[in-house]
Amino acid sequence: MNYSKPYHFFVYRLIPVAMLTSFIFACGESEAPKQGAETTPPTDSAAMREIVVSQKDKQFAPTELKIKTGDSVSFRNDDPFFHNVFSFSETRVFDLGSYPQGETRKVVFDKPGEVEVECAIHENMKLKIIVE
Ligand SMILES: [Cu+2]
Repeated sequence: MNYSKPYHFFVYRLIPVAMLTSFIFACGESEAPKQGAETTPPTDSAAMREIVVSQKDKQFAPTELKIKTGDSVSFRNDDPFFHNVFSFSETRVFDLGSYPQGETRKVVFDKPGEVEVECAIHENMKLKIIVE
C-alpha cells in the first residue's frame, strides 16, 4: 500500500506595496483652435445649369438647344416689344405669358424629351429644346 502524501506548499508571497502618490497636474489648457465652418455644402451645379435664351429680332437665340434633365432655361426678351413664350410639347407644357424687353422668365426641364417652344405673338419664332 502506497500512501502518497500530498505535500502542500503554501507560499506566501509578500508583495511590497509601494504607495506611489503621483500628483498629476493637468495643465491641459490647450484651447482647441477655432476652425471656421467654411465648408460649403457640395452643390450639384453640374446637374442644375441655367441656360439663357435670348429673344431678339423676333427670333430665339439659339434656335436649337441641348440641355440635361434638371436644367433650367431663362428666356430673356431683348427686343423693344413684347414676346410670349409657351410650349404645348408633352415633355414640358408651359406658358410664360407675354413680357417686355429686359424681362426674363425661367422654366425648369425635369423630364427628358423634345420641347418645341414658340411665341404666340410672332408665329415664326421657334425654338427646339432637346432635354437629355
Ligand atoms: Cu415674339
